[in-house]
Parts: sequence; structure tokens; C-alpha cells
Amino acid sequence: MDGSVAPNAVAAVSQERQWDRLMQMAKIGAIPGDGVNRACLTDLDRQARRLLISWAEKLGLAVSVDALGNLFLRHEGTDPTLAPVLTGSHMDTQPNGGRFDGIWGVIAGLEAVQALREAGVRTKRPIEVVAWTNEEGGRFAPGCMGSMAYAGFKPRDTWDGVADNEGLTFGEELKKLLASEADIARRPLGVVEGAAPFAYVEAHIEQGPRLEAEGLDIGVVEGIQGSRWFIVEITGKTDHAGTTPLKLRKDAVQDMLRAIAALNELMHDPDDVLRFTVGRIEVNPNTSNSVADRVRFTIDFRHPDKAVLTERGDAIERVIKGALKTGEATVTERFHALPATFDPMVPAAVETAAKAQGLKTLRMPSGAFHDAQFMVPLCPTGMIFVPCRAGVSHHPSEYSEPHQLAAGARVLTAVLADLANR
Ligand code: HGY
Ligand code: MN
Ligand code: MN
Repeated sequence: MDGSVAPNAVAAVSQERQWDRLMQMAKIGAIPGDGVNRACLTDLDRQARRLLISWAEKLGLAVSVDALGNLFLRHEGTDPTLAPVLTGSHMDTQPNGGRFDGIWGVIAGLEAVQALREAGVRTKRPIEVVAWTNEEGGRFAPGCMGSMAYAGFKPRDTWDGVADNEGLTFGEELKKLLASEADIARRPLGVVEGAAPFAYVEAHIEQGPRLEAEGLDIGVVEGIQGSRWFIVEITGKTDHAGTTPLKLRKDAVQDMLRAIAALNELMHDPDDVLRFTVGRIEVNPNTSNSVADRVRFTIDFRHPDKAVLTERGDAIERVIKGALKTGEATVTERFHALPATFDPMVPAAVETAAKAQGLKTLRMPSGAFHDAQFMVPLCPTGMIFVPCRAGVSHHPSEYSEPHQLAAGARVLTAVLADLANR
């Protein structure tokens, strides 16, 4: 089927309506500089979900939620027995996040479904818009808990005991969320309890500079690099900063510096393909005049090649322990997403639709991870990228133009109509 499918629905996509919804959502958890801080399973998250539900109910979509809090908005097909086409993304943000990462994919899905309904375009298959629980992994590590549980990648209770900075656990907070949505229909948990979708397509800002730099409109995403997250704890001995001779110290901060220097060696890549980040450090007792007896730091390691991801990732613990001078270390892996290559079907549908709409496209990988990564084993999967200003994301200055987002929603509309009639 060529990409000029459902031209009336494509024409019914409203740039203003989509932008207005995005700006309404951005008010929930707004932080200075046009940013958003809306962590998963918080009151703010609940408010944002209620706003989305109100839009969906006004449209006549069937709203349901599963055991992980994944939220689904269903547009019925002419044959409700057929496996649905799934689209969506996440509503939670980074603590110093922007107005578009994740939430645009959910709102674009709603916009596409609304356009199909307004244009009277019927589809054989149902279309479901999903908002995945905890994609970012900021409040509760790791990310992608909702999509991992949906895909049966991990048991649903895997993260119940994970605590946030206040000591609240994911399990408790999830129960609170589900209790607050007792009026919303329950549904089986993904492929664990139900059937797999026919296909999955996620619209997302690029979170990188390529589309803007090359003057392109749509990224036809062909795959996602692999990611591994670790938490490292180094213990030493606390002492008085003024009286304790250096040779008697077991300074956990000094050992952390040795460990990170050794990791930088391990992760050296002259081609600058590998991504290695220490983004969070906690020091105890964290005072200027006491020697630290405990540090915890995070490792976010990514690479598109499974062999590199395995070999260097598996070496992390040995390298850390080999670098310590006085302390002990524990290294725990918290997230392991293999590199994912999309089945050609959905990227081809995205490219065809974008070209039929006169848009300039680029086939490209995703450096950021996404819930789409966990849909790959279940069904043909793909992503639609739109440019974001200077490639900035995970920051309040994250920005995409209304017309860029509308172009993305129009491509999504055509792709959904195409796939849902296959
Ligand atoms: O970290 C990531 O790649 C995603 O943006 N959460
Ligand atoms: Mn995202
Ligand atoms: Mn993100």
C-alpha cells in the first residue's frame, strides 16, 4: 500500500490542537526555563494521566490500564478480534526534563486517532495508544519497567522493592496509582496474559542533532543501540579530615576516582561511538570535613554492537575492583537492553508515508533507548523521529517546532491507517 493512504485523515491532523495539548501537559510539573519535572507515579503523573484520559473519553476511546499502570486508549476497528496496532510512548520525564520527550509520542498517537475518526477513516484492526509506565528510570531505576513487564522481559514484580530518594518503593507507589484509577477498566498484562499487537510504532523527538543539521523532516528509525546500567557502591572508613593522616585513610571518594579513571580506560573509543556516563554520585557523609566512607555512583553504558556491549560491560566489575586501593566495591547491573534492529516492515511504512507527504527522510539508528526496544521480539516495530532544536533533550530547553511535530503526527496517521488495514 503506498504512503498516500488516508489523505483525508492526514489532512485532519491539527497542528494547533496537538500543540495546545502539549502545552497543557507541560504545565503539569512545569519548572523554570520551559522545562518539566514529572516523575512516574507521582501526583503530577496522576494529574497528567487524568488529563489524557479526559481527552480520550471525549473522543469515545475505551480507556484501560494494566497491572504495571500502562495506560491504553483504544480506537475500535471494524474487526475487534484482530490484533491491534499499538502506538505511544511515555509520560514521565527526567527531573530536569523538557516538554516533548515521551509525551509527544502519546499526544501524537491521540492526534492521529482523532484525525482518523474525524475523517471517518475506518480501519480493520483496532488502534491502541499506550502511555508506558516509568520509561525514564529517574525516580525508580531502571527505565522501561512498564514495557519490559508488558513484553514479559521481566516478571511484573521484579521492581516492587526499588526505592526512590524518599524511601518509597515502586510497588507501593504503583498500588497507589492503580487505586487512584479504580474507575478505569483493567486489562491483561501484555503478552504475559494477552495477545501480542500486530505492530508497534512510536513517534519521538530525535534527541540528537542530525535531522536539524541536515535540514530533514523525518527520521526513519531502523534500530536502537544497546544500553547497560550499573550501580556501584564503594565502602571505606570515615575519619576526621583534619587529623587523619592520608596513609591511614580508606577514602571512598579517592577510590571512586581511581575506579572511574580505570573505567575511562576500558571505555576508550577513538571512533566516539561508545557512550559511557557517570551521571549520579552520592557521597556519605557528604560533609567537607569528614572523609567519605561510602559512595554510590551510576554507570550508563551504550553501544550499537552486542559484542562490545557484552565484552566491555562484563569487564566493568573486574576493572573497578582492580582499581581500588583501600575500599571494597559492589557492582550491580540494573538494566540490560540489547541492541534492537527493527523488522523492515514498519520503517518501510514510515518512509513511504513520509515521502508521499513530500517530507525529507533519513534512515537512522536511535542513540536513546525507548520502550520500542522491548516490543521488537513481539511484533514488527518502528519509530518516527522529528527534529529537535540543536539536538537537545533531557533539558528544559528541549524544543521542536509545532510544524515539525505536526508533520510527525501526519506521518504517524498515515502509517497507522496503513498498518491497521493490513
Ligand atoms: O535514556 C534514554 O535514552 C531515554 O531518553 N530515556
Ligand atoms: Mn523518551
Ligand atoms: Mn528520555
